[in-house]
Amino acid sequence: MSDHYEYPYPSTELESQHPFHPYDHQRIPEQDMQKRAMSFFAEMNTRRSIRMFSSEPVPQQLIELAVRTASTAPSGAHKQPWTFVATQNKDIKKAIRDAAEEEERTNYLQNRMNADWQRAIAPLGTDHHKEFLEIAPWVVVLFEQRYEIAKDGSQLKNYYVKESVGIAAGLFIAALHQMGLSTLTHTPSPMKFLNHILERPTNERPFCLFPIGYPLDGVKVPDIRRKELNEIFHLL
Ligand code: IYR
Repeated sequence: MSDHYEYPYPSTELESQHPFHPYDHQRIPEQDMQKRAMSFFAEMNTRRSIRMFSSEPVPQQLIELAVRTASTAPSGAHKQPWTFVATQNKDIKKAIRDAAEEEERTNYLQNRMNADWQRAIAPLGTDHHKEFLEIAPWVVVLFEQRYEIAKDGSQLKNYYVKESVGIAAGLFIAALHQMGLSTLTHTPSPMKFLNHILERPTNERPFCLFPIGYPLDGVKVPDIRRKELNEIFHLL
């Protein structure tokens, strides 16, 4: 195959209607690509979800940089349908913990999570106690914008919201890990109480909650393994 395109993008007509500019791609020599790919994998492969955080403060600028990185995610129709709400406020964190634990008590102790589900998460050893929500210096809640509210009050549809916000969440987690912080993807289900506590409008729905900070000294993680390449990758 040659590099010849019969239908170049953007077409002359498209470019006359919408602005475009050349993409500034930095070509990296192939040996360096190999090195960078290996070192990024090795770094990401040391990431673990943490369930006991130190209360040591973390500068706000670091949280903001992780959010900026997350917001580089591609999104359906470039709608960027995400809102990150960050707090280190003790009262707000306590309110979130109290509400999360109330939901989780129903999940764990009154079997809202069925037996199969509880068996599946047994190796993680989680329960309804969520102390980390008060102890971690930061709690960030990622909301998905199910639709946009236009200036005239009408509703504008967003597209592929879950996919877009999921990608942003992945980049957020990678950014935090890369800068030396730890987090946990926590979904105290149902999460609707977060709209109320964090004063978010009805077009936004909580997607994931991230306690963020340094791991508590000596913290343990489940001894679980990642799937090998041959379990997750097929080459045709
Ligand atoms: N939301 C509960 C239960 C839970 C569910 C899954 I799926 C997990 O991977 C871990 C926990 C909790 O946070 O405890």
